[in-house]
Amino acid sequence: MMSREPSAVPPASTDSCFSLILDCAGKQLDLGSPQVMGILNLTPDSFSDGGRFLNPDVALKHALHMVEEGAAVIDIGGESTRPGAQPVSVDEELDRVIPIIERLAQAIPVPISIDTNKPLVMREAVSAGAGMINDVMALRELGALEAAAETTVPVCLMHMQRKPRTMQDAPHYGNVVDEVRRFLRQRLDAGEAAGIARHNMIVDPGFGFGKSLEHNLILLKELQALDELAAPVLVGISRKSMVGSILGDLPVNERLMGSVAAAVVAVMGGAAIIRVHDVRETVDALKVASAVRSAI
Ligand code: 7PJ
Repeated sequence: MMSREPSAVPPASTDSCFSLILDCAGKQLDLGSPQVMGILNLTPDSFSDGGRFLNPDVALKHALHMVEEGAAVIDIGGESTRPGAQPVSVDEELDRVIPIIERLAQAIPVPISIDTNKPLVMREAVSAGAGMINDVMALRELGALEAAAETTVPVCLMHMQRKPRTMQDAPHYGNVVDEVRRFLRQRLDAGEAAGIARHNMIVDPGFGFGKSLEHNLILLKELQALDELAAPVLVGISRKSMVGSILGDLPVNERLMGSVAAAVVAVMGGAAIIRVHDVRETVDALKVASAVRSAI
């Protein structure tokens, strides 16, 4: 086993790289310490909570609850990206997310992120009050770079191999860490060329998106390799099948402890934002991880 030098642990100064405060359409997201992004799925078919929040009042209540529990940003999605999910039309997606964003933007002090890969949904969501774009396609859809640049809100660029429908069919990499990092660097460059400010871009290795369990584990273990990109790192592992697999195929509703453990590992690897379903538990765990990470 390789001995681990103290310098392998992120020094307190690593945090200060991102003691950056993102301006999310007038609401602030302070990345001086790790933050929790609460998930609000407005879809009938998401893998862990599909259909639960289709009623707008129930959705709003859940979002408010997550803010009370300490979520620093709420991520709203109207299209499931789970493997095999059916694509949703632009109109359907707009119908699902826009009315909720309009109401929620007035009701909560924290920014709303829109989880979409469609340029029109990005534009309409930001007009309705969203302050961040979260794109699992990393702005590769036609017109997405331009739409994101025009909105001027921060953007999360996520790595995915292939498309959701086929991404889990025998994913293959030479070196998964190198390939994911190269892809993210290329998307940061593409974003900058399109006019998105470098300080407004977040990167995400895309756990479970075109990756085997082994690929996911290596990426989590080597998360610090993404530091080179000099962008805040967002990690989404909450309730994903990698957690279920490690725990002997535990069903989705029993993956809380495993998800929290993965969140702590991610933060110790330098993650700035953790995207989760279970906000309160993750907020507590991250306070502990953050205190250890910034100890001097
Ligand atoms: C992710 C996401 C993720 C980012 C989903 C799920 C599947 N966005 N949207 N990162 N996952 N940025 O919630 O399990 O990992 S949808």
